[in-house]
Amino acid sequence: MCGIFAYLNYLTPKSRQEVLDLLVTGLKRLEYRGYDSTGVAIDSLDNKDIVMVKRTGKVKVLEDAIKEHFSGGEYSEPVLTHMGIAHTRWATHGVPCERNSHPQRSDEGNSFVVVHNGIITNYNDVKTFLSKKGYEFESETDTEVFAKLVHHLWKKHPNYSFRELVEQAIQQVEGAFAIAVKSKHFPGECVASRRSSPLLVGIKTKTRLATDHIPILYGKDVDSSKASVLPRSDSTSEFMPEQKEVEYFFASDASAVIEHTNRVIYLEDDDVAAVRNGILSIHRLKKSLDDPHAREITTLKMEIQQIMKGNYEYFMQKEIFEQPDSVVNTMRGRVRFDGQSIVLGGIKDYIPEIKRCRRLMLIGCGTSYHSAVATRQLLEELTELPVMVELASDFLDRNTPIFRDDVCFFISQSGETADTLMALRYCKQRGALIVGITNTVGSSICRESHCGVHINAGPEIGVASTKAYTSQFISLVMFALVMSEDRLSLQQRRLEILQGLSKLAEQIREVLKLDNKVRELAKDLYQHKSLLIMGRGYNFATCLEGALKVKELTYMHSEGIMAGELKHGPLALVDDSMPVLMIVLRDPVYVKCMNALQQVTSRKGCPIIICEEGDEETKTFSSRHLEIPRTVDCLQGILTVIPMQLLSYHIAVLRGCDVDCPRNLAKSVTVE
Ligand code: G6Q
Ligand code: GLU
Repeated sequence: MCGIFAYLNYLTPKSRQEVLDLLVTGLKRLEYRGYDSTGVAIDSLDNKDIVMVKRTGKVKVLEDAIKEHFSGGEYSEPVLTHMGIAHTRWATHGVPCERNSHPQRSDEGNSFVVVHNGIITNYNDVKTFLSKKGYEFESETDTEVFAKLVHHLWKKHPNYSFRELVEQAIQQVEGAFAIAVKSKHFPGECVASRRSSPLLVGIKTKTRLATDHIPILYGKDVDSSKASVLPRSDSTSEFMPEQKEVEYFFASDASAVIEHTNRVIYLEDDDVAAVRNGILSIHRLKKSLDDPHAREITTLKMEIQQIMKGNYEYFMQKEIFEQPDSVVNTMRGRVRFDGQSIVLGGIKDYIPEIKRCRRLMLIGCGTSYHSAVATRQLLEELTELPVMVELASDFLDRNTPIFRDDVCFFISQSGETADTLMALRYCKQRGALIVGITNTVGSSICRESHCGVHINAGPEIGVASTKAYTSQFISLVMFALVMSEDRLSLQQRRLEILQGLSKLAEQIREVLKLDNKVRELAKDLYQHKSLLIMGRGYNFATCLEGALKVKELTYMHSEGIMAGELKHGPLALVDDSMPVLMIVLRDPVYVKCMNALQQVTSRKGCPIIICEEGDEETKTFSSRHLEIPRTVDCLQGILTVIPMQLLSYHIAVLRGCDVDCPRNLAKSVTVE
């Protein structure tokens, strides 16, 4: 939810226009996280003030406003050191409008300006306190209290450093947030912090960094000059007489920094990262026993091409078409088709413990939850354990009993979804083993899990999840295969699944060839109000996931219906005008699906059928069908979901909807 981007150039000449370009490009990369309003803040020409430009709407609107605002030649003069901040918002407090856009400021003089991701839950208390001190609020946001709180502390403690002020302020606020602060009183400095919302720092230097670790400084009276990661001209010197040129990028996620540097530090909860005199230091107020001494600088493996659209119209379209490759990447280095073995490096040491557990719990939200529904039956079959599948929000509402011998899987593309993360913490506190299934290296769920599987689908930018779903699905299938490795009675079944996995990429390519046919079907459907999607068994998850895709992308009503439930209610919806799609494959529930199909056609329904290639009998029930290649029953869901992804995509295009950024939604939901 929302994107923070800050850029600091130290001894690296950049004009304000270049800085603004960098900030706007950073925001564009983060736009999928939230996009109802945007803003930037840079130094004024005389360096005595801060100039902000804020707009309602997308980054493009801001970009145009910036061009207008900063067109003068003086903005192309290089500045040696400068710090700028930017934000793309997904409103939680206050409607999207310029006044509520970030940066939010401390006072009319713009002493401190703040960009914030998340929610400050005690903002009302802080607001009451500050109002009594004479502060007047100009927005409805929770964020504004933070800017004003820092200002209040600055007046109270004029000798505090910028970092100390922010450090004091974050101790007064509760909730989930990531923030970056800029101040006209501390030019060329940046202070940023996080609690339960992601934030990382990218570092770009001309020469190699002196170390891969940045020491953490504890307590108030710390000398940040000792914590430099930059090579010094005199390594014995405590201070840095000749600090080297450096650029820092603070961002909500790596896709915004990868085009500048691949060296990043993922901040942890309550870290305060400060840049002063070009030196980055990381501070924590208190040291706890298990705190590490340093934060590691990691090298991102991501390539810039991975986050570009290429020849596709939309990221979602690109991501749908990437699936033949992304599924292979999920299996790469893990599945050995010749030796029929599977190794999941991230959980291998925990397998004996997992085998002894009482039950498996799969927890997630939205599409990630559907991947759990899709694989539950196979997990039950191959692990012979009870498998519970839970929506994180509902799981938390129920205060579900959790035991030390439970194994809890947290499935999340972003690794930051608030409900999933809170459910993780709930289970961890109760002593369960925590397994993370995520697509985002360094995300909170990754870090807080005992072990896990990276699904390696590559960055997913479109808000509607597509390739992450198929990769989550495969990760869970691989886990089921690992769990059944030494079960003799299951060897034939395992072999059949492994063979299915080996053909998957090719079969996905075949399914993608249906694109034109799906577009034609979309033309029949896009003016309707509703679409019912029916199936059962291994394909029920596809119905849920297909309906979710249709809803979020096209704003049309859609419902995934368990075909076995038809006569318990939903059949009443069926008549000759209700659009229906049915999945009827040659698997153990084929006869039951055919029953449902007949129930629908005998009520004059004319469903679109997804069936198996060459299944002439099923095809006779409708003139509109999509044929998909035959695979093993438990992998069908991967092939059947692709026509649903394509269908929702084409309906959205025909209805003129914004495919990559559906209204009211954001990619990473870091609030409850
Ligand atoms: C669907 C959405 C959404 C998503 C959830 C969970 O198209 O992307 O349903 O799956 O919001 O997100 P994470 O997988 O990142 O936890
Ligand atoms: N809570 C803040 C607001 O409503 C930040 C929301 C966000 O993360 O974009 O302005």
